[in-house]
Amino acid sequence: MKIGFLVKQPEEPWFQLEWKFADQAARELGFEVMKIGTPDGEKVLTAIDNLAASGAQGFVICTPDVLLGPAIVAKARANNLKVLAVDDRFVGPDGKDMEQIHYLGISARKIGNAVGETLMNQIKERGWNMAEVGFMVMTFDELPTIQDRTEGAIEKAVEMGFPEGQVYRAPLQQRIEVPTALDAANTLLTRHGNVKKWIIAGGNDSSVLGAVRALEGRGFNAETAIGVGINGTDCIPELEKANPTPFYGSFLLSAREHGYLTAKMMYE
Ligand code: FCA
Repeated sequence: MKIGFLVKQPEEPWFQLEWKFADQAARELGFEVMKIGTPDGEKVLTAIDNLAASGAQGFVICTPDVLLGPAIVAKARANNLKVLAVDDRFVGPDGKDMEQIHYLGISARKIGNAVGETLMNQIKERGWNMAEVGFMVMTFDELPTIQDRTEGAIEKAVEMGFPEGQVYRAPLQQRIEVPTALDAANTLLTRHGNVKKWIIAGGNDSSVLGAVRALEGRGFNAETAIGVGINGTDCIPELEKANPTPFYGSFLLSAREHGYLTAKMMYE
């Protein structure tokens, strides 16, 4: 048996780990995985045709755009392939989750809440004057699982007493990755040059890492800025640095569950 495992950003450690664990499932259970990087819609559709031509029977996918959901499903059906979405859930033409397509993802809002709580606890532990702090939120609202994470972080921080008027959203353009986050953070910092201390949340590690690079470029450090990521996989070199940076920590998700389990479910 052969299955496909398509990911939107093959260069990110998170997706490399998913692939690694999908391979492990394949070895243990006895099937073959075709790993294909599909950063745009055209590549996804070509990959599905290629999978069918090579005799695959189904595929797991983290789509580059959730709005491609209906096109992916149509293409899979035309090729008689089963499909399972991982990480990013397909959105239908009505703007709602395509619940009829099986999906494995995270409790995005709750994990976002935990980020907000960690940031607030750090503000308190360090005795920061809340009036001096800005909350930089690296948003990417095109992707519901990311929007739920960032809004979850804001919701919790505000509930714990962070002033709503000091929350600043920095929208990432096109993709969620370090360079787009760096640009978004720089744009925001230009507008809020008077803020003395920053806390940072984002949808994943790369978005927070981009913001951290922008803050360092303006003289902020681990004493004056605190960022908390999500994934726990793309931030390892950052956490290994001899001198701590504003990247304080990350919520570790289980790449093993996402890679191994989805591959296994597709096989079964
Ligand atoms: C999305 C993000 C990834 C990862 C995954 C679980 O796809 O882009 O970085 O957090 O959800």
